[in-house]
Amino acid sequence: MANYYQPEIETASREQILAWQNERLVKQVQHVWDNVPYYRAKMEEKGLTPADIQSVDDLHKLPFLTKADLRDAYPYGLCAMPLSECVRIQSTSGTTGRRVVAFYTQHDLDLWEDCCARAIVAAGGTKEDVVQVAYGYGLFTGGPGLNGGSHRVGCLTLPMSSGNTERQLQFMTDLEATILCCTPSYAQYLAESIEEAGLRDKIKLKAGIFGAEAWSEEMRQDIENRLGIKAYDIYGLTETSGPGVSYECCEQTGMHINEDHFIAEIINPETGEVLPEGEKGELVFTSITKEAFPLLRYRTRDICVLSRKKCSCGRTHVKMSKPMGRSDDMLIIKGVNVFPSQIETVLLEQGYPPNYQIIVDRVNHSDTLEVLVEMASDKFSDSLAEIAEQEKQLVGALKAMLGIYAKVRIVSPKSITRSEGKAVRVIDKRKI
Ligand code: DLL
Repeated sequence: MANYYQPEIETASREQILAWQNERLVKQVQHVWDNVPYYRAKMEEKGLTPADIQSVDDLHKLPFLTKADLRDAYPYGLCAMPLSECVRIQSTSGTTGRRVVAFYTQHDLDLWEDCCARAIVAAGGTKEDVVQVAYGYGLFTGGPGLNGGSHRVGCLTLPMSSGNTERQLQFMTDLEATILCCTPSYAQYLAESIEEAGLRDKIKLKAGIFGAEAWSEEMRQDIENRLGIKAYDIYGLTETSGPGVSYECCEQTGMHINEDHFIAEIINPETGEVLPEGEKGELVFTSITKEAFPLLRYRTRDICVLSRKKCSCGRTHVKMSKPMGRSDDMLIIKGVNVFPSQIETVLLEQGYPPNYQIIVDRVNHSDTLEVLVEMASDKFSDSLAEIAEQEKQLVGALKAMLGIYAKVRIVSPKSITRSEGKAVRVIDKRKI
């Protein structure tokens, strides 16, 4: 049985990692030049040929690729292998505009599953574990990615997909699942359902691997306490294979990026300038081992910070912070930048449950922000005066964090729709 803690890779020296990256980048640029006319034209526009890219130091010369490029080139324009060599597609949910379709050769699937296997091992997984995969299966990458990773580690894998909460609880208890993989908002819903069904004593979970959407440290605490587990973050996007681009280790202070497969940069989202380590900006990935869908300098829109601080787990690969929101998730309200994650932090810090909704509107040419949050069970009251007092306190705490006024409405428990996949927290009526 393969051991997916691969010390020769995961604890390699910086020099070794750079040597891999230099060699693989040069090959990848040639592969893209030869097989992706769309990107070759972008390089030619800048007067570049593959000979201009000799190492990671030359990466900044390459043009960026954006989601708009993916849409322009839909469906086959960025595929770098003959379709006869491709064995799978995955796709984004496509809520805005055209879907993004990513292609995989068998080799790409193998590497992707390796990355997910590393994430499971970093969360303490071994072949003795029972892994309940409650991410969606199908076009979404969450289910297939963690499913493949779990097989590779040799865990007993429960391919549940998302939803059907009653059945999730039945399998979780009957089959004694030890690791749960799903979105953090679904984990929170499962925790709530476990409490209601009085099943807490029957749960054998020790860890959760949660990602695919933004979640705060406060939400991590809440899930860990309610399920009695350690909750690990995992990150990825369809364009770069799916989950497993990066994942947390026992230190839980950011996610190690699989640098043998991806080169990460942080750029200023306004100017495109590459920023030094430790500065906050937009994450850009270059995939250096993918065959079918190799993206060079892909702008993720996710805002985060990279850190090369020594990690107590021994892994040497660079860590990314939790994404602080997507640059396109950022709300501009009365000219002020507001990230939904800031609102979540305030609500949880003030002792409210992570069941909330943010409604943005424009009334009389002025933006309005309203936050609906469910009543906290330990603050339960049916006195209107008391509820008004709680709302007032929240308005103050939100003002302190955001610098602007948000109307707060405390609503009855269970009145906000629960999520089984990625939660929809924001309703921006200005866009409707
Ligand atoms: O969400 C892949 C995935 C599946 C990751 C399961 C982790 C677990 P997409 O649907 O293409 O792929 O969405 C990618 O989701 O650009 C981020 O904005 C967001 N995202 C993914 N993981 C995290 C995370 C999958 N851990 C987009 N924290 C990305 C915050 C995340 N945001």
